[in-house]
Amino acid sequence: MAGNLNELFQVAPDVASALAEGRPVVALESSIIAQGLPHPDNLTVAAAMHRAVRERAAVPAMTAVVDGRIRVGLDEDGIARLVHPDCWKCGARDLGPAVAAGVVGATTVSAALRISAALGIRIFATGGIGGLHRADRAPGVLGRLDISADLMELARAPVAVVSSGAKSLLDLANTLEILEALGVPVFGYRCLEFPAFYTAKSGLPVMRRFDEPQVLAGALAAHWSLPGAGGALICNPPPAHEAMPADEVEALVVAALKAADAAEVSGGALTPFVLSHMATASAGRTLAVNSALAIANADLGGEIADALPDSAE
Ligand code: PSU
Ligand code: MN
Repeated sequence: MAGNLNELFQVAPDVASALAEGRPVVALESSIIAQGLPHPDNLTVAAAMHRAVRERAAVPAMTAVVDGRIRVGLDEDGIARLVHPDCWKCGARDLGPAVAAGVVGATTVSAALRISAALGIRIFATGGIGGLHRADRAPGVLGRLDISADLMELARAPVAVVSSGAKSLLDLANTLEILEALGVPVFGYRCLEFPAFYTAKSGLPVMRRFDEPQVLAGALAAHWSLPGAGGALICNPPPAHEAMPADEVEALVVAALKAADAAEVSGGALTPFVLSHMATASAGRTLAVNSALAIANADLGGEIADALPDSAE
């Protein structure tokens, strides 16, 4: 992946000029579109996330691998190319192989963070991050670690991730322990409880609550003023009118994980399998929450990007 960055990256003109002029940019991942949400809701959500960022006077930059290059800022045609069963799900470590193979690849949080850091984009929005998967799924997988690369990349990339916490199917308490060990600040936006994606209730605390985007942006700027600082996790609870009760979510998660064990699904396929199982089992209820929270996080990402003190430098 070394060599000429201009050849490697294809940056959309509006993203390039915003970056050059220090105007706010919000990076978006594309695995949520390609693997996380079903068609055609995925395209509706992608469009709504772009609109939400623009309404905050920031420029959206969805990332993906297309035709051997890393695209930053996808238009509708670019997004449409991701909706294909052969589309790769790229974590940070898959970017090099995907570029070299010339395939179409959607980026997870970890890949989008690696790309954002390379271009100096400070704010990124998604639905919910990956984390440590539960270890008690089935006798065969007991004790085997499945840790999303999202956590490691959060530790490295100086980018703030706006999300509704980590996905409900994970071991959330230990995911928070890993974030602490990695030195990643976990901030609550208008909440003290760590959100669990489909529900605002996890029973676990965030580090610190912020009620105003400007104050939160100030804390981020201070975090990054220390040499070596990596990312931060900003937790935005799912919109109240869509959020589900925690016990309902837990029942859906348990059923979905059981089905995943029975079908012997593991690795990168696990998260998409579980999300889709839950959407079907809940007759679309989880899908509605997932869509609403992703759009709300894009909106908050735009607001924070706009409030960042160094965005005019
Ligand atoms: N947020 C969503 N839906 C998703 C994801 C995030 O609302 O599908 C994706 C992100 O791309 C995240 C990935 O990085 O799920 C985590 O996958 P894994 O656990 O395999 O690392
Ligand atoms: Mn994994």
